[in-house]
Amino acid sequence: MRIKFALAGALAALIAASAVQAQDFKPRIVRFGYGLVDDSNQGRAVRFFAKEVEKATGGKMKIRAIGNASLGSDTQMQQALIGGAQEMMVGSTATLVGIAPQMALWDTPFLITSVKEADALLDGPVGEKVKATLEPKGMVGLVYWENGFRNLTNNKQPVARLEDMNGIKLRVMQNNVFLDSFKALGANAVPLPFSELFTALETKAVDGQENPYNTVLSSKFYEVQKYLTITNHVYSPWIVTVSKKWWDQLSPAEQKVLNDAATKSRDFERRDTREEAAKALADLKQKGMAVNELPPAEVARMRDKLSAVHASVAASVGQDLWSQTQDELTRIRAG
Ligand code: TK8
Repeated sequence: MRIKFALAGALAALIAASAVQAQDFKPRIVRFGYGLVDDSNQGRAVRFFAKEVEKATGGKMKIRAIGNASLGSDTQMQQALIGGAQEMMVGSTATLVGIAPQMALWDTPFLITSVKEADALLDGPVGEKVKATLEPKGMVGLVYWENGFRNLTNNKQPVARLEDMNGIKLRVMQNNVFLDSFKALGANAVPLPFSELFTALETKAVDGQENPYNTVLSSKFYEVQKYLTITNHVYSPWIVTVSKKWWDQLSPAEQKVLNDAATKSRDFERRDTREEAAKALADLKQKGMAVNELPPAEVARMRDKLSAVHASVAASVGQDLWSQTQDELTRIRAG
């Protein structure tokens, strides 16, 4: 008798659950754009996310992973999200600064010095606060992924000291903090979308660029760049965003699926990126790049040159957020 009741109960629960599911998940096709090639840490994580969402919705919600900036550069995709013409993307926080000024925090050179600091700061109250500034602008920020510590590549000369930056025509992300930082270091900084970068390097329209090892490898910059200097001058996050216009049409159950899958994808992406980064330098040397590490004394000289940039980031993100960030970092470093 007991067993019968239990079985009936379980069956009822099952029917109820599938009824909820059928009602809560509409058939939907989600265009999820990104800038890097399919075979990159970005591409792998978007596909991971897609699988999670399809699993959780019984195949109702289908994520189309569209890489190679085929849907446009980061800034073009952001506009498509705001207008509701595209549902999702992942891209650099740096290209969001024109829309959400507090994102400039993540461009502060030498702010974050370890992945432990990055994870705790981005996933903590400061990261949440910055992410929340997107919503009134028409995008919902789900999670931060790791782009990583940026390093310098160029075709002119090995950069062994600050003075070696002089006259290098350097592509930077479309953002004033990057522009001002590299100008302050003596480079001739040129803002360009990432989607135009390989060609610009190949045709020698620019001499160099800066990105994490993973991207130098996946985008094959080693084919068109000779020198790699380990500078770790800034930690760049990526952010997964959703069109607010589209988000508002989703049921709470659908929103929860996207949030949960995003969190899982974040953990997957950071692990994958770190594993790849740990091997990438050896790969890049093997592909023929000449690698040197910027000596600590030269890093210190660069930091000095960047104090005005720090002050201007503090002013543009607001003193409160700036101080909260410094306090958080102190706490994280002590912990
Ligand atoms: C890819 C970019 C890239 C970024 C850049 O679309 O622009 O240099 O580091 O990852 O977002």
